[in-house]
Amino acid sequence: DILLTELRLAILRGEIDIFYQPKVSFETLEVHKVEALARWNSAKLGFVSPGEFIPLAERHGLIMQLTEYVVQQSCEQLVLWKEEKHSVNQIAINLSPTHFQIPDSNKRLIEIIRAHSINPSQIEFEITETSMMQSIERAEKSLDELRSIGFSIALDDFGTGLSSLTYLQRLPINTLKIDKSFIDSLLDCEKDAAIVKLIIDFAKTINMETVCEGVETLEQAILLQKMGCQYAQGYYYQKPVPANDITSSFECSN
Ligand code: G
Ligand code: G
Ligand code: MN
Ligand code: NA
Repeated sequence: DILLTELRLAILRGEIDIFYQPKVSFETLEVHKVEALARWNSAKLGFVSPGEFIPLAERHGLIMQLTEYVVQQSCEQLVLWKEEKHSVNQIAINLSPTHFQIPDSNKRLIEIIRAHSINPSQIEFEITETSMMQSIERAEKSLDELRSIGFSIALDDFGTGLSSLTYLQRLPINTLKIDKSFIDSLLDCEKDAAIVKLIIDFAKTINMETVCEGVETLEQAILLQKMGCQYAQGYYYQKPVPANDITSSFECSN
């Protein structure tokens, strides 16, 4: 399989690019947090979407190498931004749904981060509910370890999985990322708007932050801000871009 061979080489040679997408504070319109997203523009195959190469990496035992690479790159970027006194001081990194099944997976990430002069709170790990279905005990143990060191934990695509309240009760989660599908229908569907409001209010009560994903219009942003959501992530503000292109604050256009 040529795709697999090329992917293996690309990870080894560091040919995967890391793009970053702002999480814009609804309070200040400043950007202090971004999400790291892997991009692969292969010399041989052209642009390959992460929707294709991430699952491939998972199926063929390459995902841990890729995660380690993203963590390494993100740490280096945080150090650079600190030197530049850049506004961004936290990077969110997606963990694979199989992360909790991989032996020593936390240990390998912790070693990379310890080799850099950054604080663990500057890294947020994004996990999905799918990754906890195999074994909530194992996920709980693993996340407790990450939290005890000071990393932040976000629950990604919230609302699309089983969204069991058991997860929220048992797991040390700091941030809920409300899935794009709810934001898409926010203005047309009262039911979805009610669900979003419910998640925001609930999160506030239990001291979790909320990020709305896939904000594409000003109208959505205005409503979400009114509902009390803390952060917006989406094309309305900025698409994932190379580190140097991040916009560090936006103008109020409401
Ligand atoms: O960036 P985009 O929306 O095209 O990403 C598609 C999917 O790939 C998303 O679900 C995203 O979480 C995932 N993805 C992107 N970068 C990474 C990464 O570095 N690690 C993992 N595990 N998933 C990623
Ligand atoms: O699964 P996860 O939430 O990690 O995936 C995030 C993906 O969503 C990124 O790959 C990013 O490219 C994509 N994304 C971010 N904002 C928007 C948006 O406003 N619209 C659309 N269509 N996709 C978005
Ligand atoms: Mn994510
Ligand atoms: Na998501």
